[in-house]
Amino acid sequence: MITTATNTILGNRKNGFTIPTAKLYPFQWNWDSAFIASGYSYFNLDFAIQEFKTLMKGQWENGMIPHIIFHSENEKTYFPNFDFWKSDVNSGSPKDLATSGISQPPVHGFLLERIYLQHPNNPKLLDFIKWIFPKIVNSHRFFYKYRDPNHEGLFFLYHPWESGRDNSPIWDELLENIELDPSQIPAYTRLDTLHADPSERPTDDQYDRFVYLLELGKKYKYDGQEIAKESPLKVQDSLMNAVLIRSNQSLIRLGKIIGEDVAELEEWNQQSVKLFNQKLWNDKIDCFASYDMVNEKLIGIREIGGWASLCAGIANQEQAEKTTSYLQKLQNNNFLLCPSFDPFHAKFDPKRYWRGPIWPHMNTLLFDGLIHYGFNELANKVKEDTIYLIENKGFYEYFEPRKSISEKLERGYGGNHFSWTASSYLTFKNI
Ligand code: 9WN
Repeated sequence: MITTATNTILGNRKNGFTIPTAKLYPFQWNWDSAFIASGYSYFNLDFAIQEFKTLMKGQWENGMIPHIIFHSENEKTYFPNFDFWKSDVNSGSPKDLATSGISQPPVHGFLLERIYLQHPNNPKLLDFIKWIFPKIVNSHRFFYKYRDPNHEGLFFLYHPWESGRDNSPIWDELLENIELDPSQIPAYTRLDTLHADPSERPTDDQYDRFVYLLELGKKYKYDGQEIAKESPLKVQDSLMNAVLIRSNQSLIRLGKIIGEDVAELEEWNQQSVKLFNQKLWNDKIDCFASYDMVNEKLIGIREIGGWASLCAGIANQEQAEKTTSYLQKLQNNNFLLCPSFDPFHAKFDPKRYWRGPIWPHMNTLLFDGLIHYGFNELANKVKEDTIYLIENKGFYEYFEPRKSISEKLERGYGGNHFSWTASSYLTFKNI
C-alpha cells in the first residue's frame, strides 16, 4: 500500500509540481502542494523541495500565494480556468504565469516544519528553508495587510474556495443572501461534474454564487481592501486563522534555527492568538467557529474547521475537552472519524463534498491537535479510520462517514488517485 501511495503521488507529478488528480484538478493547487510536499518528504526530499519552489513561482508581489497556479494553458478540463480568472488585472501578479486571484489556508510554514523535523540535519533542506522563509513570511504579511481591515490579527476571506472547504454549510446563509443579478454573472459551463458524480459535488446554484464572488474579486483587481467594502461575504474563518497561527509558530522556531529575525512574526502571532481565543470560541456549541463580519456574529455550526483548529494549540484544556467530547459522541454513534460536518445537524449530507464526508488531510491536522492536548486514544482512532478507509476504498478525495454504510461501499467519493490522500496515508504510516 505504501508503494501504491508513492506511485499515486508520482503519477500526478508533472514538470516540477504535482496536480491533485488528473482531469478534475489538472493544475497546481496551493494547500494541496504543501501537503503533497510533506508526503514526498517520506521518500524523496528533492521532490518535496521542488514542489514548494514551483508553487512559489506563482506568488504575487503583495505576498499572496494564489490558490491555483496554471502552469499550462493547454489543460481544458477545469472551470474556472486561467482565462476566466484573468490574474493579470492585478499588476503584481506574475508576468509569465497565470494564476487564480484568491488564496488558500496558509499551511506552508506548518508543513515545512513537519518536513524539517524529519530531516533536521540536512544541509540542502536548511539552505532551502533559508530561501523560502522570507517568501512564506511575506504570504502571512499579505493576510495581515490586505485582509485585516480593523487590524485585529484575524484575517477575512471573501470566497469560500479560499477556505478549502468550498460548500460547507457555514457559507450557506451568506451565499443565499447574495441577490444574484444574472447580468453580473458571465456565461460559463461547469466541468467538474463531468469528472465526478454530481451528487458528490456542490450544486449549480452554489456555483453561480462562487462565480459571482470571483467576478467581484476581478472587478477590484483582487485587492482585498477594496473587496472588503463591497463583499456580501466576509468571514474570519476558524481553520484559516488557526493554521496561520500554527504556521507563525513554526516559522518562529525555524527562523531561530536559521538565524532570521522573528520579531514581526512574534508580534503578529501574539495579537492573533489573543483575538482568536476571545472572538472565535463559541460557547453555544462548545467549539471554535468562524465569524461572519457582515452580520457581526459567530456562525453557530460545528464542522471540521473548528475541530481541526485544535492544531494551533490555542485552546485551553477545558475548551479542548469540550471539543473532543463531541468527537467522542460521534464515534459512540457509529461515525468514522472525522466527518467534515456535524452529523446531528439538519444540513449534514454524508456524500456531498464538505457537507459531511471525511477528508484525509483534515484528519492529519485534527490528529496533530488531539495529540497536542493528550487525547491520544481519540487521535489514534482518527488515524486508524483514515488508514482503514484508504486501504479498503482506495485513494479517493473524500469518504463516507457512516460506518454502517461505509462497510457496504467499495470506493470513496469525488476524485480518485488523489495526491493529498496518498500523502496523508504516508503521514499516518510514519507518525
Ligand atoms: C476549488 C484541489 C481543491 C482543494 C479544495 C477542494 C477543491 C476546488 C474545486 O479541490 O476545491 O479550489 O474546484 O472544487 O475543496 O480544498 O484544494 O484538491
